[in-house]
Amino acid sequence: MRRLRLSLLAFVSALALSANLSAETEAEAWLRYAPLPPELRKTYEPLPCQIVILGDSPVLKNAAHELVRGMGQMLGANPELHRGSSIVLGTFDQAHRLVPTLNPPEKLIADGYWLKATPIRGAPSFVITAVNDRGVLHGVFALLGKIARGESISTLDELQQPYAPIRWVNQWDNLDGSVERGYGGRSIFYADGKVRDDLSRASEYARLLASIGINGCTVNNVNAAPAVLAPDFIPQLRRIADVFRPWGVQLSLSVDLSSPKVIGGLDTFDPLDPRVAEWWRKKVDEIYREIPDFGGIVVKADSEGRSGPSAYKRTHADAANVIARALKPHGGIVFYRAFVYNHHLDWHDLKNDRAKAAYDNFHPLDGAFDDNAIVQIKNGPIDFQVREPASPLFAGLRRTNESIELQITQEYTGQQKQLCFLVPMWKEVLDFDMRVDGKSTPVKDLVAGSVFHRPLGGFAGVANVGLDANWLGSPLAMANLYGFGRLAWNPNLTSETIIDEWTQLTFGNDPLVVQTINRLQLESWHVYEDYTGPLGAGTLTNITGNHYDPAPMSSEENGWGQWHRADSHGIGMDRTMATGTGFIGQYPPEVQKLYETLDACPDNLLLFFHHVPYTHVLHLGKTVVQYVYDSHYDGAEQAAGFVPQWEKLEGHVDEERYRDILARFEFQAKEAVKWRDVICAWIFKLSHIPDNKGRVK
Ligand code: GCW
Repeated sequence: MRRLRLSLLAFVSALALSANLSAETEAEAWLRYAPLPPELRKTYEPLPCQIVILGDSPVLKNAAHELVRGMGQMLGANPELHRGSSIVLGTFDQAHRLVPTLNPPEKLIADGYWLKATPIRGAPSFVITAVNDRGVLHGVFALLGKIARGESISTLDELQQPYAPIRWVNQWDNLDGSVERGYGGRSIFYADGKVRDDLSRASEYARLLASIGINGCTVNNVNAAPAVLAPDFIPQLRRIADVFRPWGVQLSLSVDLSSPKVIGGLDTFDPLDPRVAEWWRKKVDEIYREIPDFGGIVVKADSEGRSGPSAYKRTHADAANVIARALKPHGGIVFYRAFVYNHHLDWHDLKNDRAKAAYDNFHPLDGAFDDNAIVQIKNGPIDFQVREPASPLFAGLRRTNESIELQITQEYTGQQKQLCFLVPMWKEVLDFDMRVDGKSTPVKDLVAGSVFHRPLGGFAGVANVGLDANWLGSPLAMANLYGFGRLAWNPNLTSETIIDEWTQLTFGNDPLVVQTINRLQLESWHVYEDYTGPLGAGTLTNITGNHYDPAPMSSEENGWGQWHRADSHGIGMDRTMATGTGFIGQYPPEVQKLYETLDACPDNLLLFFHHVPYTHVLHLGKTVVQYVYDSHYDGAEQAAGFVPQWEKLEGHVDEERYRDILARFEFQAKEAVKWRDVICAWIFKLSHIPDNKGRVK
């Protein structure tokens, strides 16, 4: 066994407390490893004097360097060291040979880790072990996180396992360097049709992803340029994979289904044509020659104008499988997106319903997908709205792998210009009990594959970071990326735990700072919902333009199907089985009962499922119209209240972040008033019912 020893002291002295430039600090996100206050620092001493690495893979070496870097920055120069004491990093087999008494409390699975304080040759030491190198790296980040939050590690014995094997982010980067629905600057991967020369940000991104347990990243837009598979492009992609690899992050690609024809020179892309199958096989082999740990392929087909199997009257399973079979010998996976719908729906027909599309398209194909194919399903049946029910398709696939697609980039939720911490929203979906066969079957278990014993499953988050120093365009929005990773690792974590971790890692341990930021983040989704979209009505934003400003009629009377059906009589989509589109019938029977009747349907989704007069009285006791007025005024008032809450942190947060975030809250307060006034005026104009508090007339 090869053992590498690093002296902690040498590294600690080299790295300790170097003054970071502010842009660098922003880029460090939650990995800033700020120096601990001296009294806290002392509690970690004496420190082990060396790191022993059992192996020499790039991931293990990187893990050791990360440990040194983090401990050096947090615990400072010249710490007291304990001679003979070590931190041992290695896979379990190797660690067990060194310390035969080691026995993890449960069997480790891939990417999980065990942190154990244990004496080695009489000296108090730590072992960070896992079944694979990536797991060791995750363990290192977990240990550093504990130190950053000032938690005691002296009696450490902690085993953590990922909830599901798939924990990926998707980036919607275009090869010209733009990012679709990206609000954090230009692409970290591409410029002018090529992979960027400088991939340092891509490497830093992989480090951030690894720190929260993400194991894959799809590096181009699902609206994929066929050129991504051109022979001269694949070697360029290899350079991205090379910077991902030491962080245990696998590269994957989005492809255009028509590639065999558009760039392959065939006269067809029919997935059942043997020449097409051969083309995919060769193309995938070519990719693996350059990138031996390539993760897989994401497909958006027959959606929003993309080519798809319908061109040849083939099914989505045919299209997924032709790629799955090319990937299979290499251990790769295909993600086939369920975001398939007709965007030329006839809006005159009250039975038409875009929400039904995913289930209608994919439920009949259950069982037809290969074992290394995953159907990737957006959390809700429409499109990342501020509130949607869970997609019924999660319960509609028993013999097919599935993953949930969440949107980290805030396309419809304020585009990072406004604070909207999405973890509480994601948790509502993940915890939602689909009651499949009358049993407890929350969405998190359906997507993890545990309900129907599927071999694969998990989580995909559309991140869309960019070259901006703070990645997403706003420092507070990074809580969504962190939160996605943490939920993908363990969806049972509470929103409170996740935000508390993030705030401490990003802003330090000052209780006023931590409590204030936690509270602002935890309130933000409800506040945003209150001043934008009421009662599950769906998008009231400008859907033909920027997806940001209020424009409530833009979703009506066009084929996109994001309708709320507001007119002078009432508002809401009738999706009931009795009189509406029948969408509710796609859910298991107990869930149908929850939504089908006005008596049972929760207020916050009322207008998603029912069309009601403005005078309809909610469970809450007020009418729909009065609720719209009240919630918009309350929401705008709460948004205004973010400013004085933040102002209390002056002097507690570094000046630069303090000013930046203050300006953002001031802006948000104005945007909330704009939203309030547009939506209230609109509802008043339609309903002619005045506000009983006299604010809208
Ligand atoms: O929400 C819509 C976005 C599109 C996106 C599409 C999708 C990548 O407005 O920009 O396209 O969803 O998820 O495919």
